Amino acid sequence: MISRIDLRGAAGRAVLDSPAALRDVMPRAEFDVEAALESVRPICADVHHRGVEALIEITERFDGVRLTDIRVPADAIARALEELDPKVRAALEETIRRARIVHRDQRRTDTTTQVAPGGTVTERWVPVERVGLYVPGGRAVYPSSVVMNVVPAQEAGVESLAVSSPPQKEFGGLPHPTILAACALLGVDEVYAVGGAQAVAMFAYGAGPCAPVNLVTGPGNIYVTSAKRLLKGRIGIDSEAGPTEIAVLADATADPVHVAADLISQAEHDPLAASVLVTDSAELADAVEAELATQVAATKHVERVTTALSGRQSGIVLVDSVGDGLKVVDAYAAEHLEIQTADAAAVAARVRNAGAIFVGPWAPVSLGDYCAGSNHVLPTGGCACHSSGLSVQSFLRGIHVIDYSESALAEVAHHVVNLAEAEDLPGHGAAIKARFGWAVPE
Ligand code: HSO
Ligand code: ZN
Repeated sequence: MISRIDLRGAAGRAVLDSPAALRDVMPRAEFDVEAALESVRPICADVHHRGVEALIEITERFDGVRLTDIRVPADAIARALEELDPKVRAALEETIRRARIVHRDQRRTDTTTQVAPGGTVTERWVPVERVGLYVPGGRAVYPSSVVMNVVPAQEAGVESLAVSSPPQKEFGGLPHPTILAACALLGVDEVYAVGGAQAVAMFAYGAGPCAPVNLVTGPGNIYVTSAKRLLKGRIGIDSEAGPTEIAVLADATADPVHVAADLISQAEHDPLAASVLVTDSAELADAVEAELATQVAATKHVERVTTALSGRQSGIVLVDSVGDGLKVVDAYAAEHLEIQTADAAAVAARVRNAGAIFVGPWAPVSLGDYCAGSNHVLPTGGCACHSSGLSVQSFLRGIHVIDYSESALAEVAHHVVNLAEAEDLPGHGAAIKARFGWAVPE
Protein backbone atom coordinates (compact mmCIF):
# COMPACT_ATOMS: atom_id res chain seq x y z
CA MET A 1 0.00 0.00 0.00
CA ILE A 2 2.83 2.39 0.84
CA SER A 3 5.18 3.09 -2.07
CA ARG A 4 8.94 2.60 -2.06
CA ILE A 5 11.73 4.78 -3.33
CA ASP A 6 15.05 2.98 -3.69
CA LEU A 7 18.09 5.23 -3.35
CA ARG A 8 20.60 2.44 -2.83
CA GLY A 9 23.56 1.73 -5.09
CA ALA A 10 25.00 3.87 -7.89
CA ALA A 11 21.65 5.14 -9.23
CA GLY A 12 20.66 6.25 -5.75
CA ARG A 13 24.03 7.92 -5.25
CA ALA A 14 23.46 10.12 -8.31
CA VAL A 15 20.20 11.34 -6.80
CA LEU A 16 21.65 11.75 -3.30
CA ASP A 17 24.49 13.87 -4.65
CA SER A 18 22.14 16.33 -6.32
CA PRO A 19 19.99 18.37 -3.90
CA ALA A 20 17.58 19.31 -6.70
CA ALA A 21 17.13 15.69 -7.87
CA LEU A 22 16.68 14.58 -4.29
CA ARG A 23 14.00 17.17 -3.65
CA ASP A 24 12.19 16.02 -6.79
CA VAL A 25 12.04 12.36 -5.85
CA MET A 26 10.84 13.01 -2.32
CA PRO A 27 7.14 12.37 -1.84
CA ARG A 28 5.08 15.48 -1.18
CA ALA A 29 1.39 16.42 -1.18
CA GLU A 30 -0.14 18.80 -3.67
CA PHE A 31 -1.62 21.69 -1.72
CA ASP A 32 -2.82 24.40 -4.04
CA VAL A 33 -3.48 27.48 -1.98
CA GLU A 34 -3.63 29.67 -5.11
CA ALA A 35 -6.68 27.80 -6.40
CA ALA A 36 -8.74 28.82 -3.37
CA LEU A 37 -7.87 32.52 -3.76
CA GLU A 38 -10.66 33.08 -6.29
CA SER A 39 -13.39 32.15 -3.83
CA VAL A 40 -11.67 33.73 -0.85
CA ARG A 41 -11.12 37.18 -2.38
CA PRO A 42 -14.84 38.22 -2.53
CA ILE A 43 -15.43 36.90 1.00
CA CYS A 44 -12.62 39.05 2.38
CA ALA A 45 -13.81 42.10 0.43
CA ASP A 46 -17.36 41.61 1.71
CA VAL A 47 -16.21 41.41 5.35
CA HIS A 48 -14.03 44.47 4.76
CA HIS A 49 -16.93 46.56 3.48
CA ARG A 50 -19.95 45.28 5.37
CA GLY A 51 -18.40 43.98 8.61
CA VAL A 52 -20.67 42.04 10.97
CA GLU A 53 -23.57 41.99 8.50
CA ALA A 54 -21.37 40.16 5.99
CA LEU A 55 -20.04 37.80 8.67
CA ILE A 56 -23.57 36.82 9.68
CA GLU A 57 -24.63 36.14 6.07
CA ILE A 58 -21.49 34.22 5.14
CA THR A 59 -21.68 32.16 8.34
CA GLU A 60 -25.30 31.24 7.60
CA ARG A 61 -24.28 30.17 4.08
CA PHE A 62 -21.26 28.06 5.08
CA ASP A 63 -21.99 26.88 8.61
CA GLY A 64 -25.80 26.80 8.52
CA VAL A 65 -25.94 28.91 11.69
CA ARG A 66 -27.67 32.30 11.97
CA LEU A 67 -25.61 34.21 14.54
CA THR A 68 -27.26 36.88 16.64
CA ASP A 69 -23.91 37.96 18.04
CA ILE A 70 -20.52 37.05 16.58
CA ARG A 71 -18.93 37.15 20.04
CA VAL A 72 -19.32 34.13 22.31
CA PRO A 73 -20.88 35.17 25.65
CA ALA A 74 -18.73 34.81 28.77
CA ASP A 75 -21.18 32.42 30.44
CA ALA A 76 -20.96 30.00 27.49
CA ILE A 77 -17.17 29.87 27.90
CA ALA A 78 -17.47 29.33 31.66
CA ARG A 79 -20.10 26.61 31.17
CA ALA A 80 -17.90 24.75 28.68
CA LEU A 81 -15.18 24.51 31.32
CA GLU A 82 -17.62 23.34 34.00
CA GLU A 83 -18.86 20.61 31.67
CA LEU A 84 -15.41 19.50 30.46
CA ASP A 85 -14.51 15.87 31.19
CA PRO A 86 -12.17 16.02 34.23
CA LYS A 87 -9.67 13.69 32.50
CA VAL A 88 -9.43 16.04 29.53
CA ARG A 89 -9.20 19.00 31.87
CA ALA A 90 -6.31 17.43 33.78
CA ALA A 91 -4.51 16.59 30.53
CA LEU A 92 -4.97 20.10 29.16
CA GLU A 93 -3.74 21.61 32.42
CA GLU A 94 -0.58 19.51 32.22
CA THR A 95 -0.11 20.47 28.55
CA ILE A 96 -0.44 24.12 29.49
CA ARG A 97 1.95 23.79 32.43
CA ARG A 98 4.67 22.14 30.34
CA ALA A 99 4.22 24.49 27.41
CA ARG A 100 4.44 27.47 29.77
CA ILE A 101 7.75 26.47 31.31
CA VAL A 102 9.34 25.81 27.92
CA HIS A 103 8.02 28.99 26.32
CA ARG A 104 8.85 31.13 29.36
CA ASP A 105 12.50 30.18 28.84
CA GLN A 106 12.28 31.49 25.27
CA ARG A 107 11.72 35.07 26.41
CA ARG A 108 14.26 37.46 24.95
CA THR A 109 16.25 40.02 26.87
CA ASP A 110 17.14 43.34 25.27
CA THR A 111 20.76 43.66 24.15
CA THR A 112 22.73 46.87 24.02
CA THR A 113 25.92 46.99 21.96
CA GLN A 114 28.43 49.76 22.46
CA VAL A 115 29.50 50.31 18.84
CA ALA A 116 31.80 53.27 19.55
CA PRO A 117 32.30 55.64 22.48
CA GLY A 118 28.92 57.39 22.79
CA GLY A 119 27.25 55.19 20.17
CA THR A 120 24.96 52.32 21.08
CA VAL A 121 22.47 50.08 19.34
CA THR A 122 19.89 48.36 21.49
CA GLU A 123 17.62 45.61 20.30
CA ARG A 124 14.41 46.01 22.25
CA TRP A 125 11.96 43.12 22.18
CA VAL A 126 8.38 44.30 22.09
CA PRO A 127 5.35 42.01 21.94
CA VAL A 128 2.83 42.35 19.12
CA GLU A 129 -0.08 44.37 20.47
CA ARG A 130 -3.07 42.35 19.33
CA VAL A 131 -3.21 38.79 18.01
CA GLY A 132 -6.02 36.78 16.42
CA LEU A 133 -5.88 33.04 16.76
CA TYR A 134 -7.84 30.90 14.34
CA VAL A 135 -9.01 27.50 15.58
CA PRO A 136 -10.55 25.14 13.02
CA GLY A 137 -13.76 23.23 13.56
CA GLY A 138 -14.97 20.16 11.69
CA ARG A 139 -12.55 17.25 11.62
CA ALA A 140 -9.81 19.19 13.36
CA VAL A 141 -11.18 20.21 16.76
CA TYR A 142 -7.89 20.48 18.61
CA PRO A 143 -7.89 22.12 22.03
CA SER A 144 -4.17 21.28 22.13
CA SER A 145 -3.65 23.71 19.24
CA VAL A 146 -5.36 26.46 21.25
CA VAL A 147 -2.72 25.87 23.93
CA MET A 148 0.13 25.83 21.40
CA ASN A 149 -0.91 29.20 19.97
CA VAL A 150 -2.04 30.99 23.12
CA VAL A 151 0.81 30.04 25.47
CA PRO A 152 3.69 31.52 23.43
CA ALA A 153 1.64 34.67 22.79
CA GLN A 154 0.95 35.09 26.49
CA GLU A 155 4.55 34.34 27.46
CA ALA A 156 5.71 36.91 24.92
CA GLY A 157 3.56 39.48 26.72
CA VAL A 158 0.83 39.94 24.08
CA GLU A 159 -1.86 41.93 25.84
CA SER A 160 -4.82 41.53 23.56
CA LEU A 161 -5.66 38.10 22.21
CA ALA A 162 -8.83 36.97 20.45
CA VAL A 163 -9.82 33.48 19.32
CA SER A 164 -12.17 32.63 16.48
CA SER A 165 -13.62 29.23 15.66
CA PRO A 166 -16.55 28.19 13.47
CA PRO A 167 -19.98 27.83 15.07
CA GLN A 168 -21.26 24.27 15.24
CA LYS A 169 -24.92 23.51 14.68
CA GLU A 170 -24.89 20.64 17.16
CA PHE A 171 -23.56 22.91 19.91
CA GLY A 172 -26.23 25.57 19.61
CA GLY A 173 -24.29 27.66 17.15
CA LEU A 174 -21.26 28.03 19.42
CA PRO A 175 -17.71 26.87 18.69
CA HIS A 176 -16.90 23.36 19.89
CA PRO A 177 -17.15 23.20 23.72
CA THR A 178 -13.64 21.77 24.22
CA ILE A 179 -12.26 24.76 22.32
CA LEU A 180 -14.21 27.10 24.61
CA ALA A 181 -13.05 25.15 27.67
CA ALA A 182 -9.41 25.42 26.54
CA CYS A 183 -9.89 29.19 26.16
CA ALA A 184 -11.29 29.34 29.70
CA LEU A 185 -8.31 27.40 31.09
CA LEU A 186 -5.94 29.79 29.36
CA GLY A 187 -7.79 32.90 30.52
CA VAL A 188 -8.90 33.91 27.02
CA ASP A 189 -12.32 35.54 27.16
CA GLU A 190 -12.57 37.18 23.73
CA VAL A 191 -13.89 34.45 21.46
CA TYR A 192 -15.80 34.75 18.18
CA ALA A 193 -18.03 32.14 16.54
CA VAL A 194 -16.69 32.76 13.06
CA GLY A 195 -14.84 30.29 10.86
CA GLY A 196 -13.05 30.03 7.53
CA ALA A 197 -11.64 32.82 5.40
CA GLN A 198 -14.22 35.21 6.87
CA ALA A 199 -12.62 34.84 10.32
CA VAL A 200 -9.22 35.84 8.94
CA ALA A 201 -10.84 38.84 7.23
CA MET A 202 -12.60 39.79 10.47
CA PHE A 203 -9.25 39.76 12.25
CA ALA A 204 -7.52 41.71 9.51
CA TYR A 205 -10.09 44.47 9.00
CA GLY A 206 -11.95 44.34 12.30
CA ALA A 207 -15.74 44.00 12.41
CA GLY A 208 -18.20 45.15 15.07
CA PRO A 209 -16.91 44.10 18.48
CA CYS A 210 -13.72 42.61 17.02
CA ALA A 211 -10.97 45.21 16.72
CA PRO A 212 -8.41 44.58 13.96
CA VAL A 213 -5.38 42.51 14.97
CA ASN A 214 -1.72 42.82 13.99
CA LEU A 215 -0.98 39.13 13.64
CA VAL A 216 -3.07 36.05 12.82
CA THR A 217 -1.85 32.60 13.84
CA GLY A 218 -3.34 29.14 13.86
CA PRO A 219 -3.94 26.35 11.40
CA GLY A 220 -6.89 26.02 9.06
CA ASN A 221 -8.15 24.50 5.85
CA ILE A 222 -7.11 25.65 2.38
CA TYR A 223 -9.53 28.62 2.48
CA VAL A 224 -8.18 29.87 5.80
CA THR A 225 -4.62 29.48 4.51
CA SER A 226 -5.54 31.22 1.30
CA ALA A 227 -7.07 34.17 3.23
CA LYS A 228 -3.89 34.40 5.29
CA ARG A 229 -1.86 34.59 2.08
CA LEU A 230 -4.21 37.22 0.64
CA LEU A 231 -4.20 39.46 3.71
CA LYS A 232 -0.54 39.02 4.62
CA GLY A 233 1.04 42.44 4.77
CA ARG A 234 -2.00 44.09 6.32
CA ILE A 235 -1.60 41.46 9.02
CA GLY A 236 1.36 39.29 9.93
CA ILE A 237 0.81 35.55 9.78
CA ASP A 238 2.58 32.66 11.48
CA SER A 239 2.97 30.43 8.44
CA GLU A 240 0.91 28.74 5.77
CA ALA A 241 0.19 25.42 7.42
CA GLY A 242 -0.15 22.53 4.98
CA PRO A 243 -1.06 18.91 5.72
CA THR A 244 0.92 17.38 8.56
CA GLU A 245 4.07 15.31 7.94
CA ILE A 246 6.14 12.77 9.79
CA ALA A 247 9.48 11.42 8.64
CA VAL A 248 11.17 8.62 10.56
CA LEU A 249 14.88 7.98 10.09
CA ALA A 250 15.38 4.44 11.36
CA ASP A 251 17.96 1.68 11.24
CA ALA A 252 17.80 -2.04 12.06
CA THR A 253 17.67 -1.26 15.81
CA ALA A 254 14.24 0.40 15.50
CA ASP A 255 11.10 -1.38 16.62
CA PRO A 256 8.83 -1.83 13.58
CA VAL A 257 5.74 -1.81 15.80
CA HIS A 258 6.60 1.66 17.08
CA VAL A 259 7.63 2.98 13.69
CA ALA A 260 4.37 1.82 12.09
CA ALA A 261 2.30 3.27 14.94
CA ASP A 262 4.06 6.61 14.62
CA LEU A 263 3.57 6.74 10.84
CA ILE A 264 -0.14 6.05 11.36
CA SER A 265 -0.40 8.64 14.14
CA GLN A 266 0.13 11.54 11.78
CA ALA A 267 -1.61 9.93 8.78
CA GLU A 268 -4.69 10.03 11.01
CA HIS A 269 -4.92 13.82 10.66
CA ASP A 270 -5.71 14.12 7.00
CA PRO A 271 -5.97 12.07 3.78
CA LEU A 272 -3.24 14.41 2.51
CA ALA A 273 -0.96 13.83 5.52
CA ALA A 274 2.50 12.48 4.71
CA SER A 275 4.23 9.58 6.45
CA VAL A 276 7.74 8.84 5.29
CA LEU A 277 10.13 6.18 6.52
CA VAL A 278 13.80 6.52 5.60
CA THR A 279 15.88 3.48 6.43
CA ASP A 280 19.06 1.62 5.58
CA SER A 281 17.50 -1.65 6.64
CA ALA A 282 15.42 -3.55 4.08
CA GLU A 283 14.38 -5.91 6.89
CA LEU A 284 12.99 -3.02 8.90
CA ALA A 285 11.18 -1.70 5.82
CA ASP A 286 9.52 -5.09 5.30
CA ALA A 287 8.64 -5.43 8.97
CA VAL A 288 7.15 -1.91 9.11
CA GLU A 289 5.11 -2.60 5.99
CA ALA A 290 3.74 -5.79 7.54
CA GLU A 291 3.00 -3.94 10.78
CA LEU A 292 1.23 -1.16 8.89
CA ALA A 293 -1.10 -3.70 7.32
CA THR A 294 -2.17 -5.02 10.73
CA GLN A 295 -2.27 -1.72 12.59
CA VAL A 296 -4.08 0.23 9.86
CA ALA A 297 -6.83 -2.39 9.76
CA ALA A 298 -7.37 -1.88 13.48
CA THR A 299 -7.20 1.91 13.58
CA LYS A 300 -10.33 4.04 13.99
CA HIS A 301 -9.85 6.37 11.02
CA VAL A 302 -8.89 3.57 8.68
CA GLU A 303 -10.08 5.27 5.50
CA ARG A 304 -8.23 8.52 6.09
CA VAL A 305 -5.08 6.70 7.17
CA THR A 306 -5.15 4.36 4.18
CA THR A 307 -5.56 7.28 1.78
CA ALA A 308 -2.70 9.16 3.42
CA LEU A 309 -0.32 6.20 3.48
CA SER A 310 -1.03 5.15 -0.09
CA GLY A 311 -0.91 8.70 -1.45
CA ARG A 312 2.05 9.98 -3.43
CA GLN A 313 3.07 12.07 -0.41
CA SER A 314 3.96 9.01 1.69
CA GLY A 315 6.56 6.33 1.17
CA ILE A 316 9.46 4.23 2.35
CA VAL A 317 12.85 5.46 1.18
CA LEU A 318 15.65 2.88 1.14
CA VAL A 319 19.22 4.10 1.50
CA ASP A 320 22.64 2.49 1.95
CA SER A 321 23.49 4.10 5.28
CA VAL A 322 22.20 6.36 8.04
CA GLY A 323 24.51 9.05 6.63
CA ASP A 324 22.65 8.86 3.31
CA GLY A 325 19.38 8.85 5.26
CA LEU A 326 20.41 12.16 6.80
CA LYS A 327 20.82 13.62 3.31
CA VAL A 328 17.30 12.47 2.49
CA VAL A 329 15.67 13.86 5.62
CA ASP A 330 17.54 17.16 5.20
CA ALA A 331 16.26 17.45 1.63
CA TYR A 332 12.75 16.61 2.78
CA ALA A 333 12.79 19.05 5.75
CA ALA A 334 9.91 17.35 7.54
CA GLU A 335 7.55 19.06 9.93
CA HIS A 336 8.24 16.23 12.40
CA LEU A 337 11.34 14.05 12.24
CA GLU A 338 11.87 11.02 14.44
CA ILE A 339 15.33 9.53 14.83
CA GLN A 340 15.05 5.86 15.68
CA THR A 341 18.61 4.66 15.21
CA ALA A 342 21.52 3.52 17.32
CA ASP A 343 23.03 6.54 19.06
CA ALA A 344 19.98 8.60 18.14
CA ALA A 345 21.13 11.78 19.90
CA ALA A 346 24.35 11.89 17.84
CA VAL A 347 22.40 11.31 14.61
CA ALA A 348 19.84 13.96 15.61
CA ALA A 349 22.64 16.46 16.19
CA ARG A 350 23.60 16.13 12.52
CA VAL A 351 20.13 17.04 11.19
CA ARG A 352 19.96 20.48 9.53
CA ASN A 353 16.35 20.70 8.39
CA ALA A 354 13.27 19.73 10.41
CA GLY A 355 10.43 21.51 12.19
CA ALA A 356 11.02 19.43 15.32
CA ILE A 357 13.27 16.45 15.99
CA PHE A 358 12.15 13.57 18.19
CA VAL A 359 15.10 11.64 19.57
CA GLY A 360 15.09 7.91 20.24
CA PRO A 361 12.43 5.36 21.05
CA TRP A 362 10.71 7.28 23.86
CA ALA A 363 9.96 10.55 22.13
CA PRO A 364 7.21 9.85 19.60
CA VAL A 365 5.54 12.71 17.71
CA SER A 366 2.33 12.20 19.71
CA LEU A 367 4.23 13.28 22.82
CA GLY A 368 5.18 16.51 21.09
CA ASP A 369 1.63 16.99 19.83
CA TYR A 370 0.39 17.18 23.41
CA CYS A 371 2.66 16.99 26.39
CA ALA A 372 6.36 17.40 25.65
CA GLY A 373 6.28 21.12 26.36
CA SER A 374 7.45 21.85 22.82
CA ASN A 375 5.21 23.61 20.30
CA HIS A 376 3.26 21.59 17.75
CA VAL A 377 2.72 24.42 15.26
CA LEU A 378 5.59 23.63 12.92
CA PRO A 379 6.63 24.41 9.35
CA THR A 380 5.25 22.01 6.73
CA GLY A 381 5.80 21.45 3.00
CA GLY A 382 9.59 21.73 3.20
CA CYS A 383 9.44 25.18 4.86
CA ALA A 384 11.50 23.78 7.72
CA CYS A 385 14.60 24.61 5.66
CA HIS A 386 13.93 28.31 6.22
CA SER A 387 11.36 28.65 9.02
CA SER A 388 10.80 27.62 12.62
CA GLY A 389 7.79 26.50 14.56
CA LEU A 390 5.71 28.81 16.69
CA SER A 391 7.51 30.21 19.72
CA VAL A 392 7.64 33.30 21.91
CA GLN A 393 9.77 34.86 19.18
CA SER A 394 6.83 34.64 16.74
CA PHE A 395 4.97 37.20 18.87
CA LEU A 396 7.85 39.61 19.40
CA ARG A 397 9.42 42.31 17.31
CA GLY A 398 13.00 43.32 17.81
CA ILE A 399 13.18 47.10 17.53
CA HIS A 400 16.62 48.62 17.02
CA VAL A 401 17.15 51.72 19.11
CA ILE A 402 20.04 53.83 17.81
CA ASP A 403 21.55 56.32 20.23
CA TYR A 404 24.66 58.30 19.10
CA SER A 405 26.26 61.35 20.65
CA GLU A 406 27.66 64.24 18.60
CA SER A 407 31.21 62.96 18.86
CA ALA A 408 30.14 59.41 17.98
CA LEU A 409 28.40 60.67 14.84
CA ALA A 410 31.38 62.90 14.00
CA GLU A 411 33.69 59.91 14.14
CA VAL A 412 31.83 58.04 11.40
CA ALA A 413 30.40 60.99 9.43
CA HIS A 414 32.84 60.79 6.50
CA HIS A 415 32.00 57.12 5.95
CA VAL A 416 28.29 57.87 5.75
CA VAL A 417 28.89 60.76 3.35
CA ASN A 418 31.20 58.70 1.14
CA LEU A 419 28.79 55.76 0.95
CA ALA A 420 25.90 58.12 0.21
CA GLU A 421 27.88 59.61 -2.67
CA ALA A 422 28.77 56.15 -3.98
CA GLU A 423 25.06 55.33 -4.05
CA ASP A 424 24.23 58.65 -5.72
CA LEU A 425 22.17 59.71 -2.75
CA PRO A 426 23.77 63.04 -1.79
CA GLY A 427 20.72 63.99 0.30
CA HIS A 428 21.73 61.26 2.72
CA GLY A 429 25.16 62.83 3.07
CA ALA A 430 23.63 66.27 3.45
CA ALA A 431 21.68 65.10 6.49
CA ILE A 432 25.03 64.43 8.14
CA LYS A 433 26.82 67.56 6.87
CA ALA A 434 23.97 69.82 8.02
CA ARG A 435 24.78 68.86 11.59
CA PHE A 436 28.42 69.89 11.33
CA GLY A 437 28.08 73.27 9.59
CA TRP A 438 28.15 71.52 6.17
CA ALA A 439 31.75 70.39 6.59
CA VAL A 440 32.44 66.73 7.11
CA PRO A 441 34.51 66.32 10.27
CA GLU A 442 38.05 65.03 9.67
N1 HSO B 1 0.32 16.84 14.69
C1 HSO B 1 -0.42 18.08 14.51
C2 HSO B 1 -0.87 18.70 15.78
C3 HSO B 1 -1.88 17.94 16.55
N2 HSO B 1 -1.87 16.63 16.79
C4 HSO B 1 -2.99 18.42 17.19
C5 HSO B 1 -2.90 16.30 17.55
N3 HSO B 1 -3.58 17.38 17.78
C6 HSO B 1 0.46 19.04 13.72
O1 HSO B 1 1.71 19.21 14.30
ZN1 ZN C 1 -0.85 15.21 15.55
